[in-house]
Amino acid sequence: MSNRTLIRGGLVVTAADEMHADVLVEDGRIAALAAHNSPVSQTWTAARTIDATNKYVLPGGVDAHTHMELPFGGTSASDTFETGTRAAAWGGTTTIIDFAVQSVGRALREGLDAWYAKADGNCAIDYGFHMILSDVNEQSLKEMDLLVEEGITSFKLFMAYPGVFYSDDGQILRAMQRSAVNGGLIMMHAENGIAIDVLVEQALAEGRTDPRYHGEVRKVLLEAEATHRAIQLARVAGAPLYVVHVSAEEAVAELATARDKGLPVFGETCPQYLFLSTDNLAEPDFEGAKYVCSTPLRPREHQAALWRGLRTNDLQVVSTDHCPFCFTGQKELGRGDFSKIPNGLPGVEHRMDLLHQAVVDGHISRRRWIEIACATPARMFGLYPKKGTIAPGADADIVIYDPHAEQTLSVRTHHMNVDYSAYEGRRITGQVETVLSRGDVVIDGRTFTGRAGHGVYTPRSTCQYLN
Ligand code: DUC
Ligand code: ZN
Ligand code: ZN
Repeated sequence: MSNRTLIRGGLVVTAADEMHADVLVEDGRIAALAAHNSPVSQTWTAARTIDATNKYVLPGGVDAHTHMELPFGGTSASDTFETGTRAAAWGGTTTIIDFAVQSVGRALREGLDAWYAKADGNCAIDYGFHMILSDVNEQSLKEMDLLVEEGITSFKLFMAYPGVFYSDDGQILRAMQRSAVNGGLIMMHAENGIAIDVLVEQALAEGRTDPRYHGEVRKVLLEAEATHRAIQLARVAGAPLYVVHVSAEEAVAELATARDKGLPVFGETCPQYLFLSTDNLAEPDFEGAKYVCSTPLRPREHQAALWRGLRTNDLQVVSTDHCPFCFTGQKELGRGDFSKIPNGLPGVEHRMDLLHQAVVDGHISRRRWIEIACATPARMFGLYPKKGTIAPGADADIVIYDPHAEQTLSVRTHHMNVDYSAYEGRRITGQVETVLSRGDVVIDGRTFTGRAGHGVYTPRSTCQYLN
């Protein structure tokens, strides 16, 4: 009884169902659901009862793409695991999957251990890791198998950033062949970085140095071409493929064509591509630097194709690619040279709210919201049904969401460790009220009651979205 919590009277929304149900939580897990005020649920007692009347009861969000503390462009992402996971909790996300990084010339093990150490004891919510492969060679290919066994079941490769994270087509093919055998999922940053670097050099030589040129040189065609190439390489290898941060209509078209052939090809997009555009990148006085990320923001005409892709399931997941850099002292590194602006946007706190706004605006249904933000990322990366749904036996990661609250996003009120908001002044209908992480209340009526170290490392099985 003392470790029981009862959530009464809310509308429970999962990817599959909506029902007015009472939810019983015990020992960190969901013990039972029953129709609201049914004979069964009326017998339930608990140490704490949360009244969710007129609220939604949602599975905690699963953000499958974050970069806490990522060293990048001569600086590091400004959210630590402590500040970033706390902000995630404020926004109704209860699991992140962050990217451990292999350094060139070093073992995967070394990079992974460094990321375990950064996160250990610091997280407010549960977390897992993907592994970035920066140096595909005989040794790292062998290590992939060990990591899959250890619960690191997905690997990010870059067709961009020559000299940093970049892999050539041969390395990509080898990693895909390995994943076809060991069950790992290849996540692809699909942009032709060799061609982009030529255009960067030409732009800078011609004096085109402002942030907006970041968007112009990272052309749609070079995202679409890389997406196409990645798909063909995956076909040759007989491996599934997950393309991260899809931003362009033409890239969605490549995924749709592949999926129409029945290929196991998946795509993720991010709120910044759904809600922001090159108009932001073109903001004067270097303000556009706040919106520099890769893949870049696109002209707003691309947004319709992304929403359509989310509705048709040509895109399956919305993650944030949360990678914040402060304007002062970090984004400013690129004044006079857009190629020196650290790439990345803050967003881990706002994904669930922005996607609820998309429900309000009619882009997606309520259940699709939960599918793309909770259930599918959990399935895609081997965390289901522990995470991503509300069902008996699942972790009690639960969000009580007020769909009628009004809020305005702002640097003055957000909890991310970054000195600007990419969504400053944007009005949102809906707000997180209370959040449970494994049964513990970590946000209580919009007060943070969690702690660094509550969140635990969560190993993952292989992709569950293929079957
Ligand atoms: N894109 C970003 O915007 N930041 C970090 C890495 C990446 O691929
Ligand atoms: Zn990327
Ligand atoms: Zn990323």
